[in-house]
Amino acid sequence: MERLYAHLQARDPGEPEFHQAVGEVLETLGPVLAARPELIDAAMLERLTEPDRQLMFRVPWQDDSGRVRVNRGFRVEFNGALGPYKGGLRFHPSVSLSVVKFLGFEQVFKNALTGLNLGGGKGGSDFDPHGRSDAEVMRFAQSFMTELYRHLGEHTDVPAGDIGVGGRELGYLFGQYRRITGRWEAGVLTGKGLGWGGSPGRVEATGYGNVLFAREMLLRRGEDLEGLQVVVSGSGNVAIHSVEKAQAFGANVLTVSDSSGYVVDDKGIDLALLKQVKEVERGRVSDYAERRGSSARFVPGGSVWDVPADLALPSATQNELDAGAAHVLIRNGVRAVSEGANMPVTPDAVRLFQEAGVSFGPGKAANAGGVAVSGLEMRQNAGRELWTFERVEQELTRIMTELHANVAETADRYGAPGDYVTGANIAGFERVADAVLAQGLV
Ligand code: NDP
Ligand code: 2IT
Repeated sequence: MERLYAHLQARDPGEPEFHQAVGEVLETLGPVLAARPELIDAAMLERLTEPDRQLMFRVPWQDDSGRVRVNRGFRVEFNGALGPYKGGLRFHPSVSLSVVKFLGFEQVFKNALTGLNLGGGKGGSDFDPHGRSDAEVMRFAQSFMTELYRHLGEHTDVPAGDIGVGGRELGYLFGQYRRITGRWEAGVLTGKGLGWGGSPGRVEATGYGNVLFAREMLLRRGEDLEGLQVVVSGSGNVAIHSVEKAQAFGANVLTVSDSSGYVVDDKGIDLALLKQVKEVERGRVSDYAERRGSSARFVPGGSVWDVPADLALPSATQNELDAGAAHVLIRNGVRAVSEGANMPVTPDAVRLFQEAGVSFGPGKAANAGGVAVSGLEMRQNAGRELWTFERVEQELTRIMTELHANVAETADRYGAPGDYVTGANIAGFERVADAVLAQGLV
């Protein structure tokens, strides 16, 4: 495994996020490879760390002043053994091939853990939607889809949202796909609007799912969410719906954040105001603090992890919680950390939590609720059905509870009780590896 890791680093230098994601998985697979030498003979690790294919393309568009802009588009179809490639699109200036590969690699194992038939992929662009008009976002999305459409299809590759891609962007993307192909192919994208093929509960699914996962971890420790102090980072889709679900379980959520700083609200986050500022007005968390009154204050540029809490839900972006932040959280008595974002906690911070006996839920398990409900949206599209919110939420709860049990049981079986990182990596790996093995050398 050390040889493979060195080979990956030498072959694709300049991909630190991808190397980090692979490294975190390789570190935990020793026991399963020792028990199953046929996976080594089949070069399973080499096959699972090399994407099926990687697409990069130019995305030209015009801004409102008429100036021509050029961004870069990506789609990495990482592994298709379990189903059509499935995973979100991210629009953020930090998007690079390394970021898309790390997200696609994680997605393969996450999707396997849902128990559904979904392959793994990811895509996006270094386009920054902040401060862009609706018309600019539409022109960009149309140009992006004009290249991407040829690689998509309900049985081929099915994108969804991620950072910077929500209902508005998915609408423009779906419209352009429909115009180019002449097909009303609902199952080609998930996260669609409720009136045109979307699933109730998809908007809420990732945040709700992460809180459900965190609750399962707490229950194992003999605790529940009622009355706990919770810190949430981010203020987008995942963060907002984590706040909503944690509050529904009686927790007190103290914070949200964005790239300019964080808000701490002594009375607990006012969800209606947060949604108004972020979802309706597309504003900043500082606007929330200004409007909320004396209970809330905005800390520009500060670390949200300085706020003492029982449970932390990092829900913004990769590597947002490092060893220094972990020390502070542990000192302040944190008992569980559950990743709403993908890889928000750095490897050394993960180790610190585990050594301190803090329950740590890795993203590929804890935030799988989003893609799981995407899978349910695809089922509804295939059957031309529309389920109720209650039915979707019931299914999400079942999936997250079973996923938690599977990960915990796998960790126990491989001699690492309470280690959700090992449990998630091995359980996801085994399901994908078995499918790859059964389908021959392709
Ligand atoms: P949104 O675009 O809705 O929200 C992103 C939030 O994170 C914003 O508050 C944003 O602040 C903040 N943020 C993003 N990048 C940075 C950065 N570099 N530094 C500081 N803050 C940052 O995205 P989502 O809520 O959908 O995604 C959040 C995380 O959850 C991502 O890691 C994503 O991959 C993951 N995820 C999302 C799923 C989904 O269904 N949407 C499913 C599973 C995981 P600002 O506005 O200032 O940039
Ligand atoms: O990281 C993720 O799991 C997502 N952004 C959601 C993917 C999806 O296809 O719903």
